Amino acid sequence: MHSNLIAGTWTESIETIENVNPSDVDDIQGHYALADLGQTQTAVSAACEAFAGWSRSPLQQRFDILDSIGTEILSRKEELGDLLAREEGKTLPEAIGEAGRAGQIFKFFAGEVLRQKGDRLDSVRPGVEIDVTREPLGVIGIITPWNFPIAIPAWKIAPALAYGNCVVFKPAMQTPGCAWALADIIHRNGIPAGVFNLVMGRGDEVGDAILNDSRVTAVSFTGSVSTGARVASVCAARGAKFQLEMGGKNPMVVMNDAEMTTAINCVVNGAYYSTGQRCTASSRIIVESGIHEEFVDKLAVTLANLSVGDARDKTTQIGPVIDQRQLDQNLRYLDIGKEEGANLVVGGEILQRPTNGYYLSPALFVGTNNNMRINREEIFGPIASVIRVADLDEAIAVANDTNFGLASGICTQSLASSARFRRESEAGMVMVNLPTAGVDYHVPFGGTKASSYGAREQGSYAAEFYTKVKTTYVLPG
Ligand code: UN1
Repeated sequence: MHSNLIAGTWTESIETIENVNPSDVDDIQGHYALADLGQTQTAVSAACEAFAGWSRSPLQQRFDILDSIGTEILSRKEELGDLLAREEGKTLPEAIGEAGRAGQIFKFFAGEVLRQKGDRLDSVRPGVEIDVTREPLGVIGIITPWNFPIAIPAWKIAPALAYGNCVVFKPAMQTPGCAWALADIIHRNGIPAGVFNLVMGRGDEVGDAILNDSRVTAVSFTGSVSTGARVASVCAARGAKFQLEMGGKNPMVVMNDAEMTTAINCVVNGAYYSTGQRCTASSRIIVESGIHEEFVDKLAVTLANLSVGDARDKTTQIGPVIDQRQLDQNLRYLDIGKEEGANLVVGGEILQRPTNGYYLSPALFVGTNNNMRINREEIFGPIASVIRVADLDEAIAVANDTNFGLASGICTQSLASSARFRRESEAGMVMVNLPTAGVDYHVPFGGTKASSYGAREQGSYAAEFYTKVKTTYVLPG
């Protein structure tokens, strides 16, 4: 059994879950302990007790721990990537890349320990000096989704620890393997007992226990819009700080002057890689009339030729969907699209492979409009729609006509068109001639509207969430 890490001790539970491989449901990667309410509260108590020591720990100690966590993750990225592909279903290159990204995130935040930005100002009162400094918050509850099972935990845990906070971490139920491996690495690289706690378990038990505990000062959440709304209401009611990263309905605009190969690559990668299971996935492909026929034909041929299969097979380009529930949701949206009058030109079929997994062929709808449910609701699968537009004005209007605002993209060779799109796009992240998904680890990540709430994640901007500001006035004695 893989146990939870509570107060520096690996702690077993009566109840466990199986970690199922979505490429082969007969392959059980391992058994993982499910924490209960009492264990979650013990983890919060341990984090509270550890806070005084950790928040005042020597910077060199904090740097060294985060740096060596990063080094170990990077040196084991193939093995961790294999585990990730096995439990989540993204392909090996994507999974190894994600594991590497997690290592780099720890390295970046090791550096943040030392950078410590602040301000020294003179007061308007003669002789008085002012210092503006940042201090840790206390205990951070971290709740993460299954689709980036090592990178998202890393980009929340690393800054939380770097800025001197303690952590209670609840990963998604579908992907306990990467969470456990990360906790094991953090533990073995010298984090003091209680500073970092792992509590695997159900949202309505462990998640709710974290949210409702008045000792948890702040909650960082990535997941669905509906759970995000619950996190927001519970945290707001008890005055806890919170940060939410939720869905997307990200547009990718393809202009008449786009370079065709770039545009096809951007859409195939952005909409279908990681089986479309990214909140940054482009699901609305907004195509200008002049290039529409040629683009759709080429895209459909490319999609039909993608190899869908076992995530760990070297020839696979698209892995399985995470589980039966997500597959059912995808199939429901395929039906909804057809009922709405969209034309399914390729894919959308359940595929049989040598192993029993959740395989769905990449699907493309054309002849869609932006009012259809398939263009308004996040599907979170290998399904995208083409919306035909007359010009850049209409493309921008359609791109922005959504409740979400995480990422957007444009493929064009015109400097003027890209400049206008960058300015007028309402998304938090804008990509020019690049896929909407796949972000760097040293710059802010986040969106607008229903996609995100609160301070940005990643890069130095993470300090906005994981610290509070103190202004000190001094009249030298
Ligand atoms: C990426 O596109 O590289 O859940 C990261 C998600 C996002 C992460 C996307 N929070 O898909």
